[in-house]
Amino acid sequence: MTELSRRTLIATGLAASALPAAPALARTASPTPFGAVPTPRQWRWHGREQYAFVHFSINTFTDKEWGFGDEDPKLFDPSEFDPDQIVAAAKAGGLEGLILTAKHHDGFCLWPTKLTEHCIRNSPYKGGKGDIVREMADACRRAGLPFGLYLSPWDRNHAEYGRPAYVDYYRAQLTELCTRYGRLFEVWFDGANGGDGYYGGAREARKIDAPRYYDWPSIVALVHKLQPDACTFDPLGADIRWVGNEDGVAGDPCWPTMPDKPYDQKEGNSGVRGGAIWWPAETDVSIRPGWFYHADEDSKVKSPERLIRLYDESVGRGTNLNLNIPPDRRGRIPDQDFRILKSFGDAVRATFARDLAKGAVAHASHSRGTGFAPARVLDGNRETYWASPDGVATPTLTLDLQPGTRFDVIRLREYLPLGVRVTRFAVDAEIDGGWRTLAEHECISAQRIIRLDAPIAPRRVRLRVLEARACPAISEFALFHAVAPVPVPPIVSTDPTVLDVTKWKIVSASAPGAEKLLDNEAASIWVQARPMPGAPARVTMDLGADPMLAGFSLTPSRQVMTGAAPPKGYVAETSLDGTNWEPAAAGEFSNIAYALSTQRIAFATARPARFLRLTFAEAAVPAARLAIAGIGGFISPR
Ligand code: FUL
Ligand code: CA
Repeated sequence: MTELSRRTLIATGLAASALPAAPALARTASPTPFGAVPTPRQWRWHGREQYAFVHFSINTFTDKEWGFGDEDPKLFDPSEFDPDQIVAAAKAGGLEGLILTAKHHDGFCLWPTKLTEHCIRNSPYKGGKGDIVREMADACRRAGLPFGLYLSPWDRNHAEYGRPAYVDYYRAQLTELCTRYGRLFEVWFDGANGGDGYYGGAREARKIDAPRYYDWPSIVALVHKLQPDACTFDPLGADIRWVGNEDGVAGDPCWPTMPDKPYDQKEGNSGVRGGAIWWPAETDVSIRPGWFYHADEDSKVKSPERLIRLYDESVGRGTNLNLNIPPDRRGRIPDQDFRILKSFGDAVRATFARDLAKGAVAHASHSRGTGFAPARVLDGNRETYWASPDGVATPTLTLDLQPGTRFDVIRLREYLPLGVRVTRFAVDAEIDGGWRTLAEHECISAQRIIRLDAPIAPRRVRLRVLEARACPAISEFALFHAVAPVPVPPIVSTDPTVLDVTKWKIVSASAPGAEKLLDNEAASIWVQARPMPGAPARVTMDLGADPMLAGFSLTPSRQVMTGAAPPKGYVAETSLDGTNWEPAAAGEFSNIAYALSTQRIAFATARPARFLRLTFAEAAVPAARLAIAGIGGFISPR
């Protein structure tokens, strides 16, 4: 028996025995759990809904997304690190926990570990006496915020990466982190593993077979032994799975169950109905285009309206949202990000402050009896639920609302310790004497949020279960009136070296739509056929003025499942008149196909330029099309 199926079986027993004991008098028995069910640890995790991811490390100071591993620890030097301010930002955003990157792929450790020299002890921060993990953990504890850690398995600094000694090192790192910093609610293992790196000076590419190399079940067991509360992310055997993209979009439906086999990205987005194991999705996304702070992304922080949509497409589809809020080089959340988080958090708090269905009369076509009455969907308690008798899979539950109840948001929750029972459902409202269907979906799971286009005030609403594998167990049917977020005006970049590309013009391009490169919008993408020998992709831009151009940036498309790839390398040329061209830079983008993050290319020498021409000869990986989301330009720092 695999570790995992044993865990599932134990979990089933635990969940069943955790149900309220039957009182002496005749009380109807609880429904029997159906299929895979969450462990108590996973069930607690489902209650968290959304928390903060904090990417902060040496990359913050090198303007990279993936450090190579050869960075000097002296580069890590936050001037005003303020963990309480970071916690305050998370709280303002309504985030119910915080996960810090203790070590990213470059191997630099934010805690004073004895296991490597590549750590904060050798940085100028607090004269080498600092410990960012401790400071962050303490600030979370002061504010009552659960704390978690990210520890990249891939380590581009460590000489032994790819060999058994590194796995021992990784386990020793985990042991330090799981024993020194108090209780952890989540431990994050990144899926990105292997590729080129510094590796103690070898500077080579190292490939690994991750499941074999790490022996994940043993690593998960180590975390569970030291931190019984911590949910692990994301290999097979971990408590939580990846949602399959970094855009913040869970599938609709998004089942919390999966087959008992290694992760498949396509299945991960929607989960698999009836899958053998409980492996629910976490939706991770950054409030900015990158995971780490970059000054040239100050104007690209997602708006509060966009965050509400993210919330609906992640939390509202039963997954937990892990929203990244990267601190800047001071070690603080920038003001604009803070303002946006507050606006988003205020709107979510105000919207869900009062369940307008409270005071309604609930009745059902079928009810199981004592302890499972329809009114249980109104009590605000996720541990109590309405259930129909065994054998009644498609009952209806109706709420007679108090007159004048106006709402435009509906929230349903299924009681997950009994498994995923409902397959498909509809919600109707009685308007002008007739029933109108408001929504029909597959999957309720931890929660399902339905937002209407406009508020309605019907006399009655009802939930119709259309298809279920076992008698439904519904713990909530709630109604809310949406409060819109207070708009936060976008800012222009605060980095004086970053040029405003919205002022640039496309002069010529190898395919139409190149304006999408200059709109500061990562979601609008220039797509064309893959470049071929003799037929490169090319774009020429007019900068409108002739700044001392020191380099350019390129943002690839993050939409990884569209059959398009970013360019492999570049040739950059500049011109003052659009006729005579000077070479500026040529080379390959590092790790662009995997990191999918903005690449910043500095020219050997800054030069006055009116025009910039970029040529892309090849796609980074085999793909039918080439896709680029944005181009930027910068001048030298003064
Ligand atoms: C990815 C990493 O490669 C990114 O840098 C980031 O940490 C993200 C959360 O996971 O796989
Ligand atoms: Ca309830």
